[in-house]
Amino acid sequence: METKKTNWYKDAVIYQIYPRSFKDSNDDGFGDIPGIISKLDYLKELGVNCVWLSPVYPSPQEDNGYDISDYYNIYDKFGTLDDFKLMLNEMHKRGIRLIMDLVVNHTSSEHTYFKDLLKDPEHSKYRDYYIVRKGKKNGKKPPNNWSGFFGEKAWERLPNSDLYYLHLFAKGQPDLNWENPKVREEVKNILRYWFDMGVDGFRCDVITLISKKQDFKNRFPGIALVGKDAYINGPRLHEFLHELNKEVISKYDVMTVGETVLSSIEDAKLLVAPSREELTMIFNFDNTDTDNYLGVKYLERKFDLRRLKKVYRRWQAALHNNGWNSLFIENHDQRRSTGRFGTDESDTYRELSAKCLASAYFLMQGTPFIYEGQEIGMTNYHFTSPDQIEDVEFHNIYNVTRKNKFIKFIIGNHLFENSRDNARTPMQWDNSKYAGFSNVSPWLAVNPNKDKINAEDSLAREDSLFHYYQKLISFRVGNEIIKNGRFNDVLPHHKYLFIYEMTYENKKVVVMTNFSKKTIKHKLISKYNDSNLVLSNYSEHDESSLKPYEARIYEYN
Ligand code: TEU
Repeated sequence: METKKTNWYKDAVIYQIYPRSFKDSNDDGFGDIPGIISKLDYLKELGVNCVWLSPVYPSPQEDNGYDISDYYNIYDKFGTLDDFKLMLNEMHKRGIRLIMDLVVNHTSSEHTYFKDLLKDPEHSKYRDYYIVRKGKKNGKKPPNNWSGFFGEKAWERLPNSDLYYLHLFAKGQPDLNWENPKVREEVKNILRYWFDMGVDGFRCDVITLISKKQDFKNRFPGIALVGKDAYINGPRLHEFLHELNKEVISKYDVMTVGETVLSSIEDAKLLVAPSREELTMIFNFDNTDTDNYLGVKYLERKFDLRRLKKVYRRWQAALHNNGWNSLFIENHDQRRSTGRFGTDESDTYRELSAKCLASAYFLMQGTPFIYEGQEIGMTNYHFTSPDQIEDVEFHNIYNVTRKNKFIKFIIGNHLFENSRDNARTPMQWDNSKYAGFSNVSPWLAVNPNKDKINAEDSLAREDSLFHYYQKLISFRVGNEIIKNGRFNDVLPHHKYLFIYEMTYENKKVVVMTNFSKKTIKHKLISKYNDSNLVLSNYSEHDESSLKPYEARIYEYN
C-alpha cells in the first residue's frame, strides 16, 4: 500500500546540524546526541520544523563521518542508538522532523565489506561491491588517469596485488559499485531501517556520482576532476534513483534532497520532476559558485550580486510547477556567508547585512535551509596556519599546492579562507572559555569572536539576527503566496539592489534589499507602501531610497 504523501517539505524550514560541532554534553570536546537534545528548545524557539543531521554513524572519521563503516548504528562518541531514538522522539514531540545523511557513493575503508576485500582482493565475495580494476603495466600504474574531489588521483592500489580501487574522495572512502544489484539492495535496506524507525527523509550525499561510465578509459587531462564526464551524472543515475524511489521512498511520507555536483538545470529537471519519481529536491551550487570560477571555490572572484540574481531567476523559473527548489547560503563545506555574498563582517554591518542576505534568499519558492550558527551570524575563523585545520580536503589540497607551483599560484591565499573548517568551528552558545560548546578544549578551536557573537547574546537582544530569522520563519511557514508564487526579479540589472516579487493569484509578497554600504535611491522603492510592511531590519524608512543593507518585506493580500 502506498503511503499518502503530504508534501510537508513545502512548509519546512530545515536547520542543519553538524553534530561534532553543535554541543558537547560529556566533556570530551566533541559534540554528541545528548548535546543536541539539550538544545532542541532553542531550535523550537527559532521556529524551524525540521533538522538535517550530518552523519552520526560509526566511522573512522577520516572525513568527519562522511566515511561510514556501519550504516545501522551510531558512532560511540555521538552516543548510542537509544540516544538517537530519544532524540528523534524529542524532536517529533516538538513538531520537528528529522532527515539524516545518506552517504552511499562510497563507504569507509573500515566497512566490513571493504576489509574483507583487503584481505583477499582476488577472491573476496565483496570484490564486486566496490570498483576494482587491474592496474596498467602489471599493476605499476593506475587503470586510468581519473582524479577525484580532494586533489588526488582517484585510484589506490590494493596491497599485494595488481588491483586498484576507485575513490573519488579520500583514500578511506572507496566508491561503491552500483552496477551490482546487491549494493542497491543494501541501500534499500538502509533506507527502510531508518524510515521504519521514524526518520523523515534523507539528504543524499554526492548522489549524482553513483553511476559511472563503464569503459573506465582515460579522459581529457587537466588539473582537477579528470574523468568527471564519466562519473558525474552517469548513464544509469536516473534508473538507480527511480528504483530506490519506487521500491522504498514512495512507501513513506518522507523527503529527499540530493546533493548534486556540477548539475545543470536540465539535469535538475530530470532529478526532481515529481512524475519521474526520483528525488524531492536537490542542492545545486550555482548560488555559492557566484564568487568563483568554474565551480571551484578556491578560484575565488569578487562577488557580484547580478550573477546571484541571474542564478535565482533561472532556477526559480525552471522549477516553478516542475519540481521544487532548495534555498541555502551555507553548509558544512562552505565558508560562512557573513563576509561573503556582498555582506560585511565589521561591527557596524555584520548583523544588518546578514539580515539583508537572509531576507533575499529565504522567501523564494523552495525549502529554506539554515546551517548551524548562521542564525547568529557566525563568521570565518580566518585561519593562518595548516596546524589550525583538521579537514582532510584542506590538507590534501594544501599538499598539492606545496608540490605544484602553478596550482599554488592560481589558488593563492584563498585556500585558508575557503577551508571547510571555517564552518565547522564549535557553535558559539555563550562567551565562556569554550563558548558553552564544551567545558574542555574542543576538537577544533572556538572562534575568538565568541565574546561578541554568541547565542546567549542573540537571544537577549530583541533586534538580533536570531530574532530576525525567527520572524522570517514564522512569516514564511504556511505562506501560500511564497509556497505557490511565481518569482519575478523586478530589477535584474541593478548592481546593488535585489528587489523581487512573488505573485500568486492576486496576492503578492515583495522583498527589497540593498547589498551595499551606500544609501541607494530608486524610483521603484516608493511604489511600495509601508502600510503593507511585514518586516524590515530598520525601524525607519525613506520613501525613495534604501539605507545600507536595508531589507523590507511587504505582503499584499
Ligand atoms: O561533498 C561533496 C563535494 O562535492 C565536496 O567535495 C564539496 O564540493 C567540497 O567539499 C566543497 O569544497 C559531500 C559532503 O558534503 C562532504 O562533506 C564530503 O566530504 C563529501 O561529500 C564526501 O562524502
